[in-house]
Amino acid sequence: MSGALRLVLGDQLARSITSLADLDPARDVVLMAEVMDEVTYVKHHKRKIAFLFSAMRHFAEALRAEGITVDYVRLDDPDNSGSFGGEVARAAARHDLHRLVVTEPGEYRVLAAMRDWQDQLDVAVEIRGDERFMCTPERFADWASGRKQLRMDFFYREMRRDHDVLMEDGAPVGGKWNYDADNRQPPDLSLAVPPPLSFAPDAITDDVLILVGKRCADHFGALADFGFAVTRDQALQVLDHFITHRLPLFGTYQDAMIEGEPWMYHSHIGFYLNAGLLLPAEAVRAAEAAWHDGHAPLNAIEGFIRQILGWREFVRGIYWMKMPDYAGMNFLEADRTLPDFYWTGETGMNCLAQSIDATRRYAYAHHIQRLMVLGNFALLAGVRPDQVNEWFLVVYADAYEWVELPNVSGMVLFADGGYLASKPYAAGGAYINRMSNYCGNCRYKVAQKTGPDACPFNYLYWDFLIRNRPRLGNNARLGMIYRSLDKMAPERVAGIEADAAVFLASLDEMSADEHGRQQ
Ligand code: FAD
Ligand code: DLZ
Ligand code: SF4
Repeated sequence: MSGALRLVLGDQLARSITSLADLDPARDVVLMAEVMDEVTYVKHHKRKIAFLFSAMRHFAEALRAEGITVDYVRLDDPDNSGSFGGEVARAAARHDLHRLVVTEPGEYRVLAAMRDWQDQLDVAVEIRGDERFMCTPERFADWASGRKQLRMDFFYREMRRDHDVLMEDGAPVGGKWNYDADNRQPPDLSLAVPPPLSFAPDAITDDVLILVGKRCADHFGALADFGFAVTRDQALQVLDHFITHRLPLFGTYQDAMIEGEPWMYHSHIGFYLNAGLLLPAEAVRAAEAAWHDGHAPLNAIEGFIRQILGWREFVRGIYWMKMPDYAGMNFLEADRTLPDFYWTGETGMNCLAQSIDATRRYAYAHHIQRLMVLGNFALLAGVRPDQVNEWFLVVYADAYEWVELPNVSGMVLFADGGYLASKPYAAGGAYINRMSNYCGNCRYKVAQKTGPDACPFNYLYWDFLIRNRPRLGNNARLGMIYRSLDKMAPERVAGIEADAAVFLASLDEMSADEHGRQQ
């Protein structure tokens, strides 16, 4: 057989990726391409683009060091066509190779395009499965078949059994599958959170930072103090650093938020898992080993493993089973424009301002900031799912549609009507106050329920439930909350609705002003 072109995408930077299996260095050429279509189909955070380009360039160097021919197309190469398809066509002609091997991508739109390449370009296309994950799409579909609602907890148990993770004689170690009840402590301000591992940019990263600063000047986000890992070796150091310094308290403070501490006790490995620099199985096994070594308590270890072996695999399964329809779902018929402050951070609500500031600086915010602050507000305010999804896809360096969309549309916005989550994760200001120290520095008063100084989350929470009663009133898990609403004095309900109407109208006005300024 003649040689093959092997396309490696920016989030497939694993030596074990299936497109590189059976590679023949004597005849095959690896193609990697920085293309404007991927940079701008949503205008990604500058830091995310810089991270990915630097990691791609380092990965290409590592392959070359093995004696593999890599054809690497840079964003500013004068003949760059700007698209994956265009670069495949140009490389096929350049190397006279008419067989393309590629691993399935992480986004439906790219897979749809790849499926057309065989007809559109002069190449025979072989699309291979992505074996980096711990659950295949077939295994997931098999588990999901016949279930009306999917629950992560049950899927996760199957994964624990399939991979024999934290199991003893067929039962979960410690006797319970889930230790979440121990993982909801408010922040302890007396503890010094260990600083994250950071890597000074080398010459490759410096070049990329200049390129992105120039070509993506109008994208959201900052490039200053770039410190992401950009090689597999560095990513392994981040994992090791997490296991040593953060994992022991990961569980206890998993939901806690502290002003000026965006990293908390989280692992910060999502960037690397999703780009291929780390494999999920190695993160799971490293945590399991820490249990056997007695290095960290079970609530931390089980909680961390559940995020990867449970949630990460679960959302991927849902994405591939439900696309393309999932992207268009809007069960709550939410129709408000995304407030402009999601981009500027200019809001008096300190919890949102803090979370947006971390996002702008680092292309990172941890799960509870995403879910219970940024997501919760969009849910309560009734923001359009397509705009919330676009924002979350743009701003985080770990965001790819397969993982972002189910989290936003399913977990946060309940846009799928309860397929992924049994009820919306809606909460008022009391939750944010309990889990953070944000409220002390806020212009709003978290203890106040109504009036111009009241925390907007307080009245928006009840207004959300009132507004959505026709769609949520029958949800068994909201029964108690709706019964409390029914016991509220009519004047209180009217006050809530009036406060919410004024606040939401002011949001709409701000968005309209901004829209006017941009035209
Ligand atoms: P840790 O808290 O240390 O968790 C360890 C790992 O578990 C993460 O790196 C991640 O791989 C996995 N994980 C944890 N929670 C989830 C989850 N809900 N879904 C999938 N994997 C999970 N995660 C992404 O990887 N990309 C996204 O685009 C993304 N968008 C999100 C949007 C919203 C609205 C919400 C609520 C969550 C989103 N998540 C996303 C999940 C989660 O917030 C991030 O994975 C996590 O914050 C990444 O930081 P970390 O690596 O420090 O994670
Ligand atoms: C996110 C991204 C960006 C910004 N740029 C590139 C690129 O220039 N070249 C590339 O191969 N991949 C890039 N990516 C990642 C792709 O968007 C990702 O591979 C697809 O969305 C499929 O998951
Ligand atoms: Fe957020 Fe309300 Fe607390 Fe302000 S008072 S930080 S808006 S929860």
